[in-house]
Amino acid sequence: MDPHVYNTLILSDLHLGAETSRAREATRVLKDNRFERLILLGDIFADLNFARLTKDHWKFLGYIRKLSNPKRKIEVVWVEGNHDHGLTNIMSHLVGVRVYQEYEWQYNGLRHVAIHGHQFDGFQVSNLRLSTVGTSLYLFLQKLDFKSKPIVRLIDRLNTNWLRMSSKVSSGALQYARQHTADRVFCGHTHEALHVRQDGIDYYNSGGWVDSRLTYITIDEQGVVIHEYQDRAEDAVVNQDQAEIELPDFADEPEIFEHAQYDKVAD
Ligand SMILES: [Mn+2]
Repeated sequence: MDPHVYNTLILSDLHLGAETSRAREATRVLKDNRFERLILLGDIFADLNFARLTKDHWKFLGYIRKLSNPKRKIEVVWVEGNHDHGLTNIMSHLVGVRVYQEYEWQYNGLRHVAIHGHQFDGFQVSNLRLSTVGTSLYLFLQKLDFKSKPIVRLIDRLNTNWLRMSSKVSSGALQYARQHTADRVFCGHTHEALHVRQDGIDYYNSGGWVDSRLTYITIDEQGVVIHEYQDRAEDAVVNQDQAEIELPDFADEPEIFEHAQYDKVAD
């Protein structure tokens, strides 16, 4: 275990409820690192259908709830994404985490802004429903191992659109940071981890937890680092439990629910 305490750890786009969600690995990262602030930078959920959540997905939520216990003195921040849209109230009750549209903080004399990034993707904003379907289709196609040429071409085309979106979000975010006199801006949404520096402003994308590349960001006095999760041998051999009709795992742990007064944190 790394005893180093980061100022902030950021992860995004876990898409809980999607079969491709790597919730077990994301929980591992949270357990193996120490941090004063955790930012869940949007699209932690794929959609509002909780029946699709597997045991590992519930475990992730249970661990978030544990981290948000004031005794731990960790600031847990949920920044809403386009897939999380409408989950604000549910989440503040379920995991006791405050939900923001965007989050700003000062650290090491620098102004930091975290915003999911769909705001800079014009297509997403004007076609919210359509693009949600598009994302689901993309995630679905991606997890299948296709041999058929037309479908491979379709996936390539979706990939190309995804990359185009990545540069759209980075340029939009950099412009936004400039307008808000921020030194560093953090986004998710594109599922592609990225660092771009332009005119003294740093843009970071935290990537996602549904593709082969699983990434998260840390911030400390040394600076900002994009980490790639490395699979552990013992994790790789364990199959994910599929959804079961039962109470969420953490409901059995009374420790988590003894802090009922912290349930409602959002306005
Ligand atoms: Mn998104």
